[in-house]
Amino acid sequence: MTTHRETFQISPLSRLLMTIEVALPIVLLVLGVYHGFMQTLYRAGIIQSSSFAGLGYYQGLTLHGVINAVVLTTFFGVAFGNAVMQFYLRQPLIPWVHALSTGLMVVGTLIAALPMLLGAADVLYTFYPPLKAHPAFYIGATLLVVGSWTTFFGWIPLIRRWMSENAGKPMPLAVLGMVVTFIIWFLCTIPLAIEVLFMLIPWSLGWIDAINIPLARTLFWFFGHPLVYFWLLPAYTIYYTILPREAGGKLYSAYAARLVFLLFLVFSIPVGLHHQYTEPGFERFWKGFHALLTFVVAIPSFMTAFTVAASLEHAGVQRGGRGLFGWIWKLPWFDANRPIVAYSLAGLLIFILGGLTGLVNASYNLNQTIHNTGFISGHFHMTVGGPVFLIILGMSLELFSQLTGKPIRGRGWNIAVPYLWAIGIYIFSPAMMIGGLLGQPRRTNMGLSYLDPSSPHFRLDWVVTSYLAAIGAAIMFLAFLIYIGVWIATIAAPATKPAGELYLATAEILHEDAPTTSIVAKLRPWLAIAIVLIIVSYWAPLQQALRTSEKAAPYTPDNPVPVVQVKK
Ligand code: HAS
Repeated sequence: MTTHRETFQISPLSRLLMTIEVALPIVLLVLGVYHGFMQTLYRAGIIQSSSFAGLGYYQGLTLHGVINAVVLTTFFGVAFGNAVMQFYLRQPLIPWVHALSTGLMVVGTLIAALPMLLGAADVLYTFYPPLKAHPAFYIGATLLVVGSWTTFFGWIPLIRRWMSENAGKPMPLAVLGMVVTFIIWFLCTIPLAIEVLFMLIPWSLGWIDAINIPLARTLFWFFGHPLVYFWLLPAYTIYYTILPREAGGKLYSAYAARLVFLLFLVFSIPVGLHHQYTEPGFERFWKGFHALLTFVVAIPSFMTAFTVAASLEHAGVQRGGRGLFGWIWKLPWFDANRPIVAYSLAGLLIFILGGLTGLVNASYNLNQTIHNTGFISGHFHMTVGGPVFLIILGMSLELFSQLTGKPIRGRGWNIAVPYLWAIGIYIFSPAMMIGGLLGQPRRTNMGLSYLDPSSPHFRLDWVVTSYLAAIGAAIMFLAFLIYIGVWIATIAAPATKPAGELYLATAEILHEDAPTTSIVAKLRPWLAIAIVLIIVSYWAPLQQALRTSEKAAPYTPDNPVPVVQVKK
């Protein structure tokens, strides 16, 4: 791997579009994070409605989930991918493709936002039936996804040109990371597109009056689990390329990093039934098969833990660290000029517990205890709300600074953000998890009688965990306010550098990179295995979902329970 010290000057159009891709979701995030905080205050009984803005519980929760988990992550994946492609391939993006993709994503987001704000799409970020939204929500979401596909298609000719001009070199590691991210995204959004185009939109338009709920949910989770790796892999790309360099060391093994990305390509999709363990209609064998593959897909994360820790140890030793743990204290934890180190380290520390609780979820028997309880919210705030969110915050600010030429202001405050966030998460998530183990539901809109000592439903242990979660969330909210303050100060600062000069610090590698003949330097065989495994793992479950009743919706007071009937 080469070390790129030189910058890459992007075109004014690309600069404008990328600035929108980075800044728009941060603006929306103010609403998304606010409604997250309101959820915790509501659960602790501190406010009566879920929000000070008077929105209903599910409306606030939908804004929270859709903005934070779908809009922010998709825009960031596209923006960071656009930076990676231009910087490492040393080529500009195709202007009309870039304009089309950003345009589709922005228009899609605005179209979907309207029904959410008007209370006509209270369907949460997991928007499967029986919850039904206004058609505009589904149409907007479709445009957002199609826009992100367009971005990916626009990268392909650039990559091909680079490969033909650089025969004998493996694809730059960051490019591989983002290509794998978007192949996973493309593959997993196909079942989502089928669900949205052929089931949800016609249903919400009233063209059909009933749809097959188990099938719709299966198609959703076909998409829903790989979605989490679409969120995670840009963060891993940064951990492997930028972090070791900024920490003062080298990447321990590019071979391992390549293998990690390729293993994700193979194993991140055929695992969706682990979200449906409790649902009837599927043969146990297939739930077991998806459970097994869920444990397999944890392996690349364990490999990442080892490789990143080894790279950090190398960095710490270079900085004078001695002994078994001496390197840890020598890392630039608080270097305000290398904020991505603070954002990465805090995220990694959160992910240790986030990842391990994923293994609890994946265990079929344990899942029966924690499914649909606060444990799940605790888990995913330590994954998507931990390493993913922090990398997005840190890198978005860095990209904004490069795109506008404005230096980051409030640098000391900036590196306080990830650590404060980590403290908040380490209070919030364990509180939610313990609450979950005590039976506290994941969502609660049915009155908070457990808070009322005179109620027969009073649960003192739930009161304690709800309050602890609210305290953790308050610390997280404070961290986010500081972050927004840093953004405002940065926007107000005059530009000191030319705008649009991209620079992605890139670590050298400690051991030799894989030769082009190596299996980890090839993409196609892994893609082929991935497709075969997807077909094998989903063929039977989809058949089983298709055999269930097709009259399971609409979900109305007259038809409250989605009936699942398996035809013999
Ligand atoms: Fe998950 C539910 C299983 C990872 C997100 N997950 C969710 C939901 C979300 C989510 C959003 O099997 C809720 C969905 C909904 O709305 O219903 N998850 C797993 C497993 C993993 C996992 C096995 N999840 C993630 C990631 C996410 C994410 C990543 C977002 C980005 N999850 C489940 C299951 C459910 C589930 C079930 C359904 C539960 C139910 O019943 O509903 C694994 O891939 C995790 C592997 C990770 C590790 C950790 C490695 C640690 C690292 C850090 C090392 C630290 C270092 C620091 C190097 C094994 C890499 C050292 C530094 C020093 C300075 C010392």
